[in-house]
Amino acid sequence: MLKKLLVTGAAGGVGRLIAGKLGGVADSLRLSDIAPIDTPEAEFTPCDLADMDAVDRLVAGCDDILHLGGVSVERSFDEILGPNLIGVHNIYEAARKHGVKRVLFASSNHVVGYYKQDEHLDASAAHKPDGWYGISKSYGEAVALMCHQKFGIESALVRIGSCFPEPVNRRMLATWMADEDFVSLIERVFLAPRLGCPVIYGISNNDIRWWDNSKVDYLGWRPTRNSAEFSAQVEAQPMPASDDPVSVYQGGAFTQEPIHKS
Ligand code: NAI
Ligand code: 15L
Repeated sequence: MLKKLLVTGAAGGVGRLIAGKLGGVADSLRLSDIAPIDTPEAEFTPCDLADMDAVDRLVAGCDDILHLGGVSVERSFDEILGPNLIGVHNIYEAARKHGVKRVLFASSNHVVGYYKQDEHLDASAAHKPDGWYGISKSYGEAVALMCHQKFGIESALVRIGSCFPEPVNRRMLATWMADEDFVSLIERVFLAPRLGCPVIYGISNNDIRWWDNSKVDYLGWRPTRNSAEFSAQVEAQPMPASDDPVSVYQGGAFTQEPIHKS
Protein backbone atom coordinates (compact mmCIF):
# COMPACT_ATOMS: atom_id res chain seq x y z
CA MET A 1 0.00 0.00 0.00
CA LEU A 2 1.14 3.57 -0.70
CA LYS A 3 2.04 5.74 2.25
CA LYS A 4 0.52 9.00 0.98
CA LEU A 5 -1.63 9.68 -2.10
CA LEU A 6 -2.24 13.25 -3.28
CA VAL A 7 -5.75 13.80 -4.68
CA THR A 8 -6.17 17.05 -6.63
CA GLY A 9 -9.63 18.32 -7.56
CA ALA A 10 -10.92 16.72 -4.36
CA ALA A 11 -13.77 19.27 -3.98
CA GLY A 12 -15.21 18.37 -7.39
CA GLY A 13 -17.96 15.94 -8.32
CA VAL A 14 -15.72 12.91 -8.82
CA GLY A 15 -13.50 13.76 -5.87
CA ARG A 16 -16.48 13.91 -3.55
CA LEU A 17 -17.82 10.59 -4.91
CA ILE A 18 -14.58 8.67 -4.37
CA ALA A 19 -12.37 10.31 -1.73
CA GLY A 20 -13.98 8.42 1.14
CA LYS A 21 -13.45 5.07 -0.63
CA LEU A 22 -9.70 5.14 -1.18
CA GLY A 23 -8.73 3.44 2.07
CA GLY A 24 -7.51 0.36 0.16
CA VAL A 25 -5.02 2.39 -1.87
CA ALA A 26 -3.01 4.46 0.59
CA ASP A 27 -2.30 4.77 4.29
CA SER A 28 -3.23 8.44 4.08
CA LEU A 29 -4.56 11.00 1.61
CA ARG A 30 -3.63 14.61 1.00
CA LEU A 31 -6.71 16.21 -0.53
CA SER A 32 -6.36 19.43 -2.47
CA ASP A 33 -8.43 21.88 -4.49
CA ILE A 34 -8.63 25.61 -5.17
CA ALA A 35 -12.15 25.46 -3.69
CA PRO A 36 -12.79 24.62 -0.04
CA ILE A 37 -14.15 21.26 1.12
CA ASP A 38 -16.71 21.59 3.92
CA THR A 39 -15.77 18.55 5.93
CA PRO A 40 -12.59 17.01 4.59
CA GLU A 41 -12.16 13.39 5.70
CA ALA A 42 -8.39 13.76 5.38
CA GLU A 43 -5.63 16.35 5.41
CA PHE A 44 -6.70 19.23 3.10
CA THR A 45 -4.26 21.64 1.42
CA PRO A 46 -5.74 24.42 -0.70
CA CYS A 47 -3.72 25.01 -3.88
CA ASP A 48 -4.03 26.73 -7.25
CA LEU A 49 -2.62 24.29 -9.79
CA ALA A 50 -1.33 27.21 -11.85
CA ASP A 51 1.01 28.28 -9.02
CA MET A 52 4.28 26.32 -9.43
CA ASP A 53 5.63 27.06 -5.95
CA ALA A 54 2.36 26.03 -4.31
CA VAL A 55 2.20 22.82 -6.37
CA ASP A 56 5.80 22.04 -5.45
CA ARG A 57 4.93 22.29 -1.74
CA LEU A 58 1.74 20.28 -2.32
CA VAL A 59 3.50 17.33 -3.99
CA ALA A 60 6.42 17.16 -1.53
CA GLY A 61 5.99 14.14 0.72
CA CYS A 62 3.45 12.32 -1.48
CA ASP A 63 4.23 8.96 -3.11
CA ASP A 64 1.72 9.06 -5.97
CA ILE A 65 -0.85 11.47 -7.45
CA LEU A 66 -4.50 11.09 -8.47
CA HIS A 67 -4.82 14.20 -10.64
CA LEU A 68 -8.48 15.17 -10.95
CA GLY A 69 -8.12 18.95 -10.64
CA GLY A 70 -8.80 21.42 -13.44
CA VAL A 71 -11.51 22.84 -15.65
CA SER A 72 -13.82 19.93 -16.52
CA VAL A 73 -16.01 21.35 -19.27
CA GLU A 74 -15.62 23.44 -22.42
CA ARG A 75 -14.48 26.99 -21.59
CA SER A 76 -12.43 29.76 -23.21
CA PHE A 77 -8.77 29.03 -23.86
CA ASP A 78 -7.85 31.67 -21.27
CA GLU A 79 -9.86 29.86 -18.57
CA ILE A 80 -8.38 26.48 -19.48
CA LEU A 81 -4.77 27.64 -19.77
CA GLY A 82 -3.96 27.98 -16.05
CA PRO A 83 -5.62 24.93 -14.50
CA ASN A 84 -5.25 22.43 -17.36
CA LEU A 85 -2.10 23.38 -19.28
CA ILE A 86 0.11 25.18 -16.75
CA GLY A 87 -1.39 23.02 -13.98
CA VAL A 88 -0.45 19.75 -15.67
CA HIS A 89 3.05 21.07 -16.31
CA ASN A 90 3.34 22.00 -12.64
CA ILE A 91 2.08 18.63 -11.38
CA TYR A 92 4.53 16.65 -13.54
CA GLU A 93 7.42 19.01 -12.85
CA ALA A 94 6.84 18.63 -9.11
CA ALA A 95 6.41 14.86 -9.56
CA ARG A 96 9.79 14.67 -11.31
CA LYS A 97 11.48 16.78 -8.67
CA HIS A 98 10.04 14.86 -5.71
CA GLY A 99 10.44 11.34 -7.13
CA VAL A 100 6.72 10.54 -7.53
CA LYS A 101 6.42 7.10 -9.13
CA ARG A 102 2.86 7.06 -10.51
CA VAL A 103 0.17 9.49 -11.59
CA LEU A 104 -3.42 8.80 -12.60
CA PHE A 105 -4.25 11.60 -15.03
CA ALA A 106 -8.00 12.22 -15.34
CA SER A 107 -8.15 12.57 -19.11
CA SER A 108 -11.45 12.60 -20.94
CA ASN A 109 -13.46 10.99 -23.71
CA HIS A 110 -13.39 14.48 -25.28
CA VAL A 111 -9.86 13.65 -26.53
CA VAL A 112 -11.71 11.47 -29.06
CA GLY A 113 -15.01 13.35 -29.09
CA TYR A 114 -15.28 13.74 -32.86
CA TYR A 115 -15.42 10.00 -33.54
CA LYS A 116 -18.89 8.84 -34.49
CA GLN A 117 -20.89 6.69 -32.11
CA ASP A 118 -20.79 3.73 -34.53
CA GLU A 119 -16.96 3.67 -34.44
CA HIS A 120 -15.07 1.40 -32.04
CA LEU A 121 -11.82 2.69 -30.58
CA ASP A 122 -8.95 1.25 -28.65
CA ALA A 123 -5.98 2.93 -27.03
CA SER A 124 -4.28 3.49 -30.39
CA ALA A 125 -7.03 5.75 -31.83
CA ALA A 126 -5.67 9.06 -33.12
CA HIS A 127 -6.89 12.03 -31.10
CA LYS A 128 -9.96 13.89 -32.42
CA PRO A 129 -10.61 16.42 -29.64
CA ASP A 130 -13.93 18.24 -29.69
CA GLY A 131 -12.84 21.63 -28.20
CA TRP A 132 -10.20 23.43 -26.16
CA TYR A 133 -11.08 21.28 -23.15
CA GLY A 134 -10.46 18.09 -25.14
CA ILE A 135 -7.24 19.59 -26.49
CA SER A 136 -6.10 20.33 -22.93
CA LYS A 137 -6.57 16.63 -22.10
CA SER A 138 -4.64 15.62 -25.26
CA TYR A 139 -1.85 17.89 -24.04
CA GLY A 140 -1.96 16.31 -20.57
CA GLU A 141 -1.63 12.85 -22.11
CA ALA A 142 1.38 14.07 -24.13
CA VAL A 143 3.04 15.51 -21.02
CA ALA A 144 2.52 12.19 -19.20
CA LEU A 145 4.00 10.21 -22.11
CA MET A 146 7.05 12.47 -22.29
CA CYS A 147 7.59 12.15 -18.53
CA HIS A 148 7.36 8.37 -18.81
CA GLN A 149 9.97 8.22 -21.58
CA LYS A 150 12.33 10.80 -20.11
CA PHE A 151 12.00 10.27 -16.35
CA GLY A 152 10.29 6.87 -15.92
CA ILE A 153 7.20 8.33 -14.21
CA GLU A 154 4.35 5.87 -14.85
CA SER A 155 0.90 7.32 -15.63
CA ALA A 156 -2.55 5.98 -16.34
CA LEU A 157 -4.22 8.17 -18.97
CA VAL A 158 -7.80 7.50 -17.98
CA ARG A 159 -10.19 8.83 -20.62
CA ILE A 160 -13.16 9.03 -18.28
CA GLY A 161 -16.50 8.66 -20.04
CA SER A 162 -19.18 9.99 -17.64
CA CYS A 163 -18.52 9.44 -13.93
CA PHE A 164 -21.76 10.37 -12.19
CA PRO A 165 -24.08 8.53 -9.80
CA GLU A 166 -26.30 7.43 -12.72
CA PRO A 167 -26.38 7.71 -16.53
CA VAL A 168 -28.86 10.48 -17.31
CA ASN A 169 -29.20 10.24 -21.11
CA ARG A 170 -28.85 7.73 -23.94
CA ARG A 171 -25.24 8.65 -24.70
CA MET A 172 -24.29 7.86 -21.13
CA LEU A 173 -25.51 4.27 -21.54
CA ALA A 174 -22.19 3.90 -23.44
CA THR A 175 -20.03 6.37 -21.51
CA TRP A 176 -21.07 5.80 -17.87
CA MET A 177 -18.57 4.77 -15.20
CA ALA A 178 -19.87 4.06 -11.71
CA ASP A 179 -17.79 5.53 -8.91
CA GLU A 180 -17.08 2.09 -7.43
CA ASP A 181 -15.63 1.00 -10.79
CA PHE A 182 -13.44 4.10 -10.79
CA VAL A 183 -12.28 3.24 -7.27
CA SER A 184 -11.36 -0.31 -8.36
CA LEU A 185 -9.48 1.15 -11.34
CA ILE A 186 -7.59 3.55 -9.05
CA GLU A 187 -6.61 0.56 -6.88
CA ARG A 188 -5.27 -1.35 -9.89
CA VAL A 189 -3.42 1.70 -11.25
CA PHE A 190 -1.59 2.37 -8.01
CA LEU A 191 -1.13 -1.19 -6.74
CA ALA A 192 -0.41 -3.21 -9.92
CA PRO A 193 3.21 -4.37 -10.17
CA ARG A 194 3.64 -2.76 -13.61
CA LEU A 195 1.73 0.18 -15.05
CA GLY A 196 3.68 1.82 -17.89
CA CYS A 197 1.82 4.71 -19.49
CA PRO A 198 -1.38 3.23 -20.95
CA VAL A 199 -4.55 4.85 -22.23
CA ILE A 200 -7.53 3.42 -20.34
CA TYR A 201 -11.15 4.19 -21.18
CA GLY A 202 -13.00 4.93 -17.95
CA ILE A 203 -16.27 3.02 -18.38
CA SER A 204 -18.25 0.46 -16.44
CA ASN A 205 -19.11 -2.98 -17.84
CA ASN A 206 -21.83 -1.45 -20.01
CA ASP A 207 -23.72 -3.50 -22.61
CA ILE A 208 -23.33 -0.61 -25.08
CA ARG A 209 -19.63 -0.13 -25.80
CA TRP A 210 -17.60 2.12 -28.08
CA TRP A 211 -14.24 1.61 -26.39
CA ASP A 212 -11.97 -1.40 -26.07
CA ASN A 213 -9.69 -1.76 -23.03
CA SER A 214 -8.10 -5.07 -24.06
CA LYS A 215 -4.64 -3.47 -24.22
CA VAL A 216 -4.76 -3.02 -20.41
CA ASP A 217 -5.93 -6.54 -19.51
CA TYR A 218 -2.62 -6.91 -17.64
CA LEU A 219 -3.88 -4.49 -14.97
CA GLY A 220 -6.62 -6.93 -13.97
CA TRP A 221 -9.32 -4.23 -13.78
CA ARG A 222 -12.78 -5.78 -13.95
CA PRO A 223 -15.55 -3.15 -13.70
CA THR A 224 -18.76 -4.69 -12.40
CA ARG A 225 -21.56 -2.14 -12.84
CA ASN A 226 -23.59 -1.88 -16.07
CA SER A 227 -25.53 1.14 -17.33
CA ALA A 228 -28.22 -1.33 -18.47
CA GLU A 229 -29.49 -1.12 -14.85
CA PHE A 230 -30.81 2.31 -15.87
CA SER A 231 -31.93 1.58 -19.45
CA ALA A 232 -35.65 1.77 -18.73
CA GLN A 233 -35.54 5.22 -17.13
CA VAL A 234 -33.14 6.61 -19.74
CA GLU A 235 -35.06 5.19 -22.69
CA ALA A 236 -38.29 6.74 -21.38
CA GLN A 237 -36.83 10.11 -22.41
CA PRO A 238 -37.73 11.56 -25.82
CA MET A 239 -35.43 10.28 -28.58
CA PRO A 240 -33.18 13.03 -30.05
CA ALA A 241 -33.14 13.37 -33.85
CA SER A 242 -30.75 10.94 -35.53
CA ASP A 243 -28.69 13.84 -36.95
CA ASP A 244 -28.47 15.63 -33.57
CA PRO A 245 -24.76 15.74 -32.55
CA VAL A 246 -25.71 14.22 -29.18
CA SER A 247 -26.63 11.07 -31.13
CA VAL A 248 -23.90 11.29 -33.78
CA TYR A 249 -20.60 11.96 -31.99
CA GLN A 250 -18.96 10.20 -29.06
CA GLY A 251 -18.35 13.62 -27.48
CA GLY A 252 -22.08 14.37 -27.64
CA ALA A 253 -23.09 17.96 -26.84
CA PHE A 254 -19.45 19.07 -26.44
CA THR A 255 -19.12 18.91 -30.24
CA GLN A 256 -21.75 21.68 -30.46
CA GLU A 257 -20.03 24.04 -28.04
CA PRO A 258 -18.98 27.37 -29.54
CA ILE A 259 -15.50 28.81 -29.04
CA HIS A 260 -16.01 30.56 -25.70
CA LYS A 261 -14.47 33.98 -25.13
CA SER A 262 -13.41 35.24 -21.69
P1 NAI B 1 -15.30 19.10 -11.33
O1 NAI B 1 -15.30 20.31 -12.19
O2 NAI B 1 -16.49 18.80 -10.52
O3 NAI B 1 -14.03 19.13 -10.38
C1 NAI B 1 -12.78 19.67 -10.77
C2 NAI B 1 -12.16 20.33 -9.57
O4 NAI B 1 -10.94 20.97 -9.99
C3 NAI B 1 -13.05 21.40 -8.95
O5 NAI B 1 -13.31 21.12 -7.60
C4 NAI B 1 -12.27 22.68 -9.11
O6 NAI B 1 -12.39 23.58 -8.02
C5 NAI B 1 -10.83 22.15 -9.26
N1 NAI B 1 -10.01 23.14 -9.94
C6 NAI B 1 -10.32 23.88 -11.03
N2 NAI B 1 -9.34 24.76 -11.30
C7 NAI B 1 -8.38 24.57 -10.37
C8 NAI B 1 -7.13 25.18 -10.11
N3 NAI B 1 -6.65 26.18 -10.86
N4 NAI B 1 -6.41 24.72 -9.07
C9 NAI B 1 -6.87 23.73 -8.29
N5 NAI B 1 -8.05 23.10 -8.48
C10 NAI B 1 -8.80 23.52 -9.51
O7 NAI B 1 -14.95 17.87 -12.30
P2 NAI B 1 -15.21 16.31 -12.02
O8 NAI B 1 -16.45 15.93 -12.72
O9 NAI B 1 -15.05 16.03 -10.60
O10 NAI B 1 -14.01 15.68 -12.85
C11 NAI B 1 -12.76 15.41 -12.23
C12 NAI B 1 -11.71 15.28 -13.33
O11 NAI B 1 -12.07 14.22 -14.21
C13 NAI B 1 -11.56 16.53 -14.19
O12 NAI B 1 -10.18 16.68 -14.53
C14 NAI B 1 -12.36 16.22 -15.42
O13 NAI B 1 -11.85 16.90 -16.56
C15 NAI B 1 -12.16 14.71 -15.53
N6 NAI B 1 -13.28 14.07 -16.19
C16 NAI B 1 -14.49 13.94 -15.53
C17 NAI B 1 -15.54 13.31 -16.15
C18 NAI B 1 -16.83 13.06 -15.44
O14 NAI B 1 -17.67 12.35 -15.99
N7 NAI B 1 -17.06 13.58 -14.24
C19 NAI B 1 -15.43 12.81 -17.54
C20 NAI B 1 -14.13 13.02 -18.14
C21 NAI B 1 -13.10 13.62 -17.47
C1 15L C 1 -16.19 15.29 -19.31
O1 15L C 1 -15.02 15.33 -19.69
C2 15L C 1 -16.69 16.21 -18.28
O2 15L C 1 -15.70 16.53 -17.32
C3 15L C 1 -17.93 15.71 -17.57
O3 15L C 1 -18.52 16.79 -16.87
C4 15L C 1 -18.92 15.11 -18.56
O4 15L C 1 -19.41 16.09 -19.40
C5 15L C 1 -18.24 14.03 -19.36
O5 15L C 1 -17.04 14.48 -19.96
C6 15L C 1 -19.12 13.44 -20.47
O6 15L C 1 -18.69 13.44 -21.62
O7 15L C 1 -20.22 12.97 -20.14
